[in-house]
Amino acid sequence: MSKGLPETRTDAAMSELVPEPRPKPAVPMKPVSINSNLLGYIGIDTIIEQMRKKTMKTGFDFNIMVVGQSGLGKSTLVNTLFKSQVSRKASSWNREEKIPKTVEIKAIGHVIEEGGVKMKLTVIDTPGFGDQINNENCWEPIEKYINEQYEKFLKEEVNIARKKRIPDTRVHCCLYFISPTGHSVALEWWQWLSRGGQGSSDALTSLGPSLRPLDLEFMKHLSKVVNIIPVIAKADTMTLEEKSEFKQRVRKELEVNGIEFYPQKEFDEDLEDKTENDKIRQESMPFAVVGSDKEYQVNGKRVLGRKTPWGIIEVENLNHCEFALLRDFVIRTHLQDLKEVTHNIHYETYRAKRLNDNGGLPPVSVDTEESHDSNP
Ligand SMILES: Nc1nc2c(ncn2[C@@H]2O[C@H](COP(=O)(O)OP(=O)(O)OP(=O)(O)O)[C@@H](O)[C@H]2O)c(=O)[nH]1
Ligand SMILES: [Mg+2]
Repeated sequence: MSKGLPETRTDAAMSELVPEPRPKPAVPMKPVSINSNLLGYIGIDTIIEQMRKKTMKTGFDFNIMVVGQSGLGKSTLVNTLFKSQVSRKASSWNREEKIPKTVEIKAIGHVIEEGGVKMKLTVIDTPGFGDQINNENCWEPIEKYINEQYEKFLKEEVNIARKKRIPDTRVHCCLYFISPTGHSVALEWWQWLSRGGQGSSDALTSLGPSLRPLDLEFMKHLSKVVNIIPVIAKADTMTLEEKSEFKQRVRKELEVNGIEFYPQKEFDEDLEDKTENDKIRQESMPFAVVGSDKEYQVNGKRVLGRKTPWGIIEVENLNHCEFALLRDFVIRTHLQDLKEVTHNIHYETYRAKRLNDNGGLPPVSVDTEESHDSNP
């Protein structure tokens, strides 16, 4: 201390003597693992039961969108989902009525309860595209709808008096319908042309149909904002060999065009995930489905099916089509992951871009809808 200072020490001088408390380390120390056998039962494993009880009380939202060219059976599949074992609910039109052409984006929701757990399932039906003379940018209304749901969620999130549970209308999964016949041999055609049109073009005709350029464009855009699950529509129109060959060709075209569908390779969390998802990516995708909202009596049981001159195609029979496989994939095995990828990847990308565009400020909050039970 300097000579000229008075006897009574200033606070500043005191602080020289009393050591400052050490700041906490930014990185938490590695937790020491204690074998719970030494302490007796702690009860950490009850978290699962606690989470189950919470989910039972609050329920959760799950939103599926159907997208694809006109007349591929999107609205029929929405009805199939609701009438199948997912909910056994009646559709909005009666049995004899023909499903009308979809002319606007429409969300249809049902609360489904099983084992005390409530799920609010919303299926978003969209108008078919591809039958206009000019189909340029026809994915825009769909992309806009998806982004609007992110925006709604973001505005709720940044609201000062935000709801305890933000209603979740974000699209968790988008079933993209592919025509079973296709109409172009785009990939081979371009490869043939890029070879200068040299050699035989027989391969083009013998390979049969594949994805349309419009499908590729559409999926390229949508896969950046939502989880895409490609499905082959009206699979009852294909033979087993055609189905298997068509699936391979679609997978190849998606790969060549760099279109990532769900479950995306880069989001596999561990080896177990990778092994399970590789099988889905390399064998099941795209699911070949048949839709119907009509019920028939087969062996004394009511089944959803399509009546043909040679018998009834049962929609939920795994020997007849892959509708049940798709349903199990989306609901039984990957529902939580679909929600997580939507929240952590797609929504996060949207959110970061929005905040960046806004100079780091959250968007101005607007009036919000009535609150209803939901979760992010
Ligand atoms: N063979 C066959 N026909 C189907 C299937 N699903 C639907 N259809 C028929 O296809 C026609 C069109 O079905 P929709 O469900 O209206 O098709 P959509 O894709 O919603 O049509 P848009 O709304 O115009 O885009 C109807 O006659 C259905 O009965 C299927 O899996 N197999
Ligand atoms: Mg429709």
